[in-house]
Formats: sequence, C-alpha cells, structure tokens
Amino acid sequence: MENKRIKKITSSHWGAFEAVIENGKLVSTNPFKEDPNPNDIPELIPKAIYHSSRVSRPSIRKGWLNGGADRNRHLRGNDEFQELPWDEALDIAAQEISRVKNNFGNGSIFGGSYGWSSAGKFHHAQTQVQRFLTSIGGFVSIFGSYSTAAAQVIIPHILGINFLNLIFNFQNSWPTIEENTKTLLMFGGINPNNSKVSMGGSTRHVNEGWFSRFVNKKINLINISPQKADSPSGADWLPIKPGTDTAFMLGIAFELETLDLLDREFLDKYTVGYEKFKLYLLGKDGGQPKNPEWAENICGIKAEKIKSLARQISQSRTLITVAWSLQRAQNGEQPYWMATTLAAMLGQIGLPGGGIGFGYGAIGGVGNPIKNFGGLAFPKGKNAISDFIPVARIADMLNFPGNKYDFNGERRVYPDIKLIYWCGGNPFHHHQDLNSLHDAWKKPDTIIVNEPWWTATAKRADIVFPATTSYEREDLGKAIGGDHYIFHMPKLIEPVGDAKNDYFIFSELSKRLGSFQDFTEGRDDKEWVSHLYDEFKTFFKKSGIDCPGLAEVKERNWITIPVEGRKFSPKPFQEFRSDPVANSLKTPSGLIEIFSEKIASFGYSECLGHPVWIEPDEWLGSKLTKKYPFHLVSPQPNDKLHSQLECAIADIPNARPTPVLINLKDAEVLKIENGEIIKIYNSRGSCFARSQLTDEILQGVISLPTGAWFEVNEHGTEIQGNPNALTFDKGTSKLGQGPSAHTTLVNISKIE
Ligand SMILES: Nc1nc2c(c(=O)[nH]1)N[C@H]1C(S)=C(S)[C@@H](COP(=O)(O)OP(=O)(O)OC[C@H]3O[C@@H](n4cnc5c(=O)[nH]c(N)nc54)[C@H](O)[C@@H]3O)O[C@H]1N2
Ligand SMILES: Nc1nc2c(c(=O)[nH]1)N[C@H]1C(S)=C(S)[C@@H](COP(=O)(O)OP(=O)(O)OC[C@H]3O[C@@H](n4cnc5c(=O)[nH]c(N)nc54)[C@H](O)[C@@H]3O)O[C@H]1N2
Ligand SMILES: [Mo]
Repeated sequence: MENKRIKKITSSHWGAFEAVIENGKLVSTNPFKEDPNPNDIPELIPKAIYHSSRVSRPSIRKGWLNGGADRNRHLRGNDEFQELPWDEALDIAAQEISRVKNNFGNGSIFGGSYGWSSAGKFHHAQTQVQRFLTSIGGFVSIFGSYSTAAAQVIIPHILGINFLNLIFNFQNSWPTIEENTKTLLMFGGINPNNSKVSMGGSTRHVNEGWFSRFVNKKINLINISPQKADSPSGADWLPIKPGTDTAFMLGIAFELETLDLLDREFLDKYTVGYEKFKLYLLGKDGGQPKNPEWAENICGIKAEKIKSLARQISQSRTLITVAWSLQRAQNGEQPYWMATTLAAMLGQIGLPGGGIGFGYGAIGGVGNPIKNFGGLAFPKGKNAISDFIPVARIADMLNFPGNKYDFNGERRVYPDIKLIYWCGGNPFHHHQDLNSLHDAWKKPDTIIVNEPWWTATAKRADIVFPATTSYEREDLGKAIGGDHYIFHMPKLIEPVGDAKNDYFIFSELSKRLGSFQDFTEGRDDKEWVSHLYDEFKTFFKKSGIDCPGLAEVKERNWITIPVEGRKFSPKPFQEFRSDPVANSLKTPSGLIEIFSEKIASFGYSECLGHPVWIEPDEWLGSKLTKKYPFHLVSPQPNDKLHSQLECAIADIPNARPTPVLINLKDAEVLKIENGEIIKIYNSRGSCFARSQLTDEILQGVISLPTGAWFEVNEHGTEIQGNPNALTFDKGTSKLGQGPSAHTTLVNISKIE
C-alpha cells in the first residue's frame, strides 16, 4: 500500500491543532499557526486514542445480565463484562429503557449527564443523550455546572443577570483593562494554565500575552491565593487561607467605611441595603466588628496589609476579579456577593477598567474583545419532565429518594431514579467524596454509559457502548465565547475498535423505542452537519455577514467570522451607571443588591440577606485541624483537561500517583522528601500522591489537581492520586447547592 501522509486542522477543547495522519493512523500533532501561545495537550492525543483502555465493543456487566431482579448491583464496579454484538446490546438496552419507562415513568430516568465530552457542535454528547431521552418522553435533568453552580444562583439575585451572559458579554475586556486599570486585585489569581482550555476550543491563547503587557504598563497586579502560580509572574502574592476570602474582603470594607474611603453617592444611587450591611460590618448589630485585626485572625493576611490595600484600591482605578474556584466551596456564594459589595463601595462599577469581574483565566476567551455569537447547536428538544436536581447533588439524590431539600427558595423533593444514562461526562472524576458516590451508585436498577475509554464511570456501568472520539467522525467546531473561528472538523481516522458515534447509538435506540423520526428528523450525521451550518449561515446573513458555503469551509478547514472588525468593547454596567432608572438592573429593586429582601425571605441561616463570613465545616481555623491539619485544594490539572487523555499521562514513568504540592517547611516537619510517595487521608477516604515540595504554596495548604482515574486498591486507598477520594460533598448552601470541593481538610502520612 502507498504510504499516505495527510495533514488536517481540527479543533478541541484545548485549542485547534494540526493532525498528521499516516496510512490512516493519527501519528502526531502540530500547533495551529494562528495560535500565538499553543499548548502541548494535543500531543497526548495519538497515544490516548489507540490506548488499550479504549472500549472496543458493546459490553454488559455479567452480574447485571445474570443477576435476576436485583442485577447483582453490589458488584457494580467490581464485576466482569461480557462483550456482545451491537444489535444484541442495543436490543437489551432498549428493552430495559422501555421497562423502566413503562413501570416507573420518565421521571425515574436521570439524564443530567454532566460533563465536557469533546469539542464539536453536532456530536456534543450531552445534547445527544438529552435529545434522545426527550424523544422518548423526557428525563430528570440538572441545574448549573460544577464550574459555577453557586455563582449561577447568587449573581442573578444581586446583579440581575445570567452568570454566563455576564462572563462573556458584560466584562471589561483585556484592552480596556490595559488602558484603564491601575490595580488588578485577583482573588484566586488569573490562572495562566486554566485559560489553555475552553468549551469548544479557544483558538488563540492570549492571556499570557496580555499579562506581560500589564506588567509593562506597571499595573498593580495582586494575587490573593493559597498558591503563587495561580497568577502569571509579575504579580504580588498575598497568600490566603482557603475559604477565608470573605473575611479578608470584610476587613477591607471595614477600613473603607471607618476611614470614609468609600463612594457613598454611588451606594445611594446604585445599590440597595448598604445601611443594613453596615450594621453587620461595624458590629452594630451586636456582633463582632469586622476590622482588619479580626480579618487577619481568620485569613492569615496581616491587618497592616489589609489597611494599606484598602487605601490603595480606593485611590486608583481598581478591578476586583474573582476566580470560579472561590465559589466551589462551602458558602461559595459569599465571596461573590462580598466582592461585588466591595466593588460597589469603591464606586467604580460601570467605569472602564473598574468594578468587578469573574472567571478571567478560568477558561480561554473570557476578556477577549470579541462578541459572543450563538448558533451551530444540535437542538435538544423540549423535555416533558420538568424535574431536575442542582448538578452536584447526585449522591444525595441517589441516597435519599423522596427526601425534601432546599434550593434557591424552593422546597424540592429528590426523585426516585431507576435508570441513569450518562454520555460525555465522568462523574467518577467530577464528583466529590467518590467513595460515598461509589456506594450511592449501587441504588439504581440500571446504568448505561457511552464512553470511548474504560473510565472509572464506564467500569461502574451495566451497559457500556463504545463511543467514537471527535477524531473519528465529522463535525463543526466553535468555542463557547470570545473567539471568532469556525472549524470543519474532518473525520481524521476510522473508528477505533467497534466504536460508533453517539448519534448512531441513539438513532438505533430510538428506532427500537419508536421515536426514530423525532430524534433524527430524517437526517443522518452528514445531513445534520450541513443543516446546522446552513442555519448558521442564514443567521449571519440576516446581520449582513456573508459566510462561505460548507463546501468551501471543508476545503479551507477553518474560517473566521468577521466580528472582530465590528469592534466589540463591552462596557459593563455603563448604561446602568449613566441612568439607573431607565437602565435598571433585573433585580427586584432594579439596583445592585447588597441586601436582598428576596434571599432574606428564604430564611436560610447559611445565606442571609447580605454577605457575611460564615465559618465552613472544614478550614484551617476549625477544630478538625487537630486531626486533619492540612487544607487540600484540588485545582484543574495543568497538563490536560479533567480526566481526559489521562491514560496517555498515566503511562509516563513516575507521572502517577499525581504530584501534590507541599510547602517545604511542612515537608520538613513531616520528614517528606521531594518525589516521595505519600498517603493523604481523612474520614472520607485516602489516596496516594507524589510529593512535590515548593515555597510557592501557603504553609498548611496542599494542592492536588484533579484528573487521575479513580482506582481503589484492596485496602480502600485510591492509588492514582485522585483528590475526590477526599473531598467534601455538601451543597455550598441551601441557596446555591453547588459543589464544595475546596472545603477539605486532610492529613498526610509517610508510607512505611
Ligand atoms: N475536587 C474537584 N473536583 C472537581 C473540580 C475541582 O475543582 N475540584 N472541578 C469540577 C469541574 S469545574 C468540572 S467542569 C468537572 C469536569 O468533569 P467532567 O466534565 O465529567 O470531566 P471530563 O474528564 O472532561 O469527562 C468527560 C468524559 O467524556 C468522555 N468523552 C469525550 N468525548 C466523548 C464523546 O464524543 N462521546 C462520549 N460518549 N463521551 C465522550 C471523556 O472520555 C470523559 O470521560 O470536574 C469537577 N470536579
Ligand atoms: N489546563 C486546564 N485548564 C482548565 C481545566 C482543566 O481541566 N485543565 N478545566 C476548566 C474548567 S471546567 C474550569 S471550571 C476552570 C476552573 O477555573 P478556576 O475555578 O478558576 O480554577 P481552579 O484550578 O479550580 O482553581 C484555581 C485556584 O484557586 C485557588 N483557590 C482554591 N480555593 C481558594 C480560596 O478559597 N481562595 C482563594 N483566593 N483561592 C483559592 C487554588 O490555589 C487554585 O489553584 O478551569 C478550566 N481550565
Ligand atoms: Mo468546570
């Protein structure tokens, strides 16, 4: 056979790249030439897609097939699988879905299926499964994301805007910051590694470029974080105890109020409830004054520093930014509310380069001066079941069907789930306290998973359908926001093993369940791809933008939409500032709510009517530190996306268990050497990790990134270094019910 070498550009969550295909095999990748700062995550792809951990054929758990009515559920995760031909496995799955639907109703099917899956707009895995379940009568869904669940609830109450809309369309852009901002106060930093990825792919990775310009312009960059590396170099690092930012911000607010360094006119005209908050702040409600000395005791940053910072930020154009990580913790609503309150006290909301911002650096695209544009989405259809759970309450849902719980002013009831269908997510990566999820996961009758790899979730399923990766099928790619590239994602290689597209799997299931026409609308994959593109082209035509036809996009491989030329420079809250009556916010008062009557009316002790410092169950000031003296933060992995491509990394010698950052002084006390395998543990579980000693983390804090494939040995210890063997699984509060991964104390032991 002739040796054929082809190069094609495609897109991925970690950016566009060039794939090199030799004799039908993807052998290597090259950076995309338009990307000024490409990352090296794509280099893992060739190894990962042909890895022995790919699911090669439809597989059904033996205990489920032979276990009678109970399905030997206790074996889930420790059982063997039987491979079956596609037709047989699809018949069995369809019969089971039909049995559950007929006996218990669609309200007993959980199709929330949270997860990032792959880039590509048509084959978006969660949309595929949800459209299928919709076509057969609906499913129990989810609210919010693991990324920003608490923010998605609190921000509409206080700023009257959908959080994701705020992120991409109403924040100061990088050029506006460069031009106007004098002080950039970054809570949780602006992480240079996290902006490597974006849902759907951030094509041009520009954040580090912007930061070097900020350094050149001598903008005061202040990183308030447990880790120095949470911000690019050039920032002053103020190490803070995790979970205590609200106390720190209150200390600053106290100083602003008592020294009269705040903008009272702004507070009067644009906000509601400051006077009530002030009573709390000054301790005039009978409580403790929240002065800088009080704050120092909690957050560990010196009162003097808090005072000087208060003066500094009141005297210069200041943008306060808050990473998403701060709300991924118990009471995660509070730092978001308090940061907004602080920005309001400075009176700079609505001024260019001032005010408040969230999630710069969390993913690529945030801060880019490019108008977000929609389109190119495979429609989900209308779900006939309205029931949902807050995304991170999955273990509670499985453990406590019928139980009542609070969420954002509602009293809700957990559904009784008999069947779970997951497609494009890895709950045994993303959820907290995985040992407990492992037990809760035994409750449903049946779990079906579509997955390219034998992940911890696939191993805990009853029916596993091998799914193709985005390199094995044709699609269109476009980032979630801040990007103006459209990619034709060609089918680069034939499906690996016997893998099929999710669309094929759901088309076949819908055929068996009588909803084929609803699910497919009579189109095959190719026809859907061109239909979605045609709709997109028509949509742009209406605003006078001519996109080339699909044939040309395929030929060229990628195009840009000329939105950059239309100069998008968001001026967040500027219209509101110019006329708060005509341009009122969509809050009950029309103003920024420092006190929310609505939230107060819910009567939650864990989320009052104004921002407050509430002691979390686990933090460096709690009694539990006697047993578990270290605070564990579990950030995103820098070398990949979540648990994706993990198999390629785990094969690298000494890459696993995952490195954990430990302060040099802590290591000295523990007599731990650099590179030593240690055990991290608490009452919820234990895992191994590889020590990496540094002075760039606050003493008492350790940092173990997420992403290792959860694998427990016969003694119950997770061996790859997965922090979710240890993390805390309670809702952020009754308001947001978001995940609280960062609220975790642990201890460390040497391994004998
Ligand atoms: N401790 C702790 N835990 C966390 C976090 C934290 O900060 N700390 N962060 C949380 C956050 S913000 C997030 S977003 C979550 C991420 O959690 P997830 O989004 O669940 O993680 P991924 O590893 O991206 O899972 C995607 C899965 O989809 C599969 N997949 C890819 N393409 C396809 C496809 O085309 N079809 C199908 N069927 N499957 C496909 C991949 O193989 C992978 O297993 O983790 C959360 N967990
Ligand atoms: N390379 C790569 N990039 C990613 C991802 C990935 O998997 N890999 N995942 C993407 C996803 S889904 C998301 S949601 C975003 C997440 O973006 P973020 O939520 O912003 O990022 P994290 O990495 O979870 O946390 C950033 C830092 O916050 C600090 N931190 C933790 N708790 C606290 C606290 O209480 N106070 C303060 N001040 N700092 C604290 C920790 O030191 C941590 O390193 O990242 C995205 N980017
Ligand atoms: Mo996320």
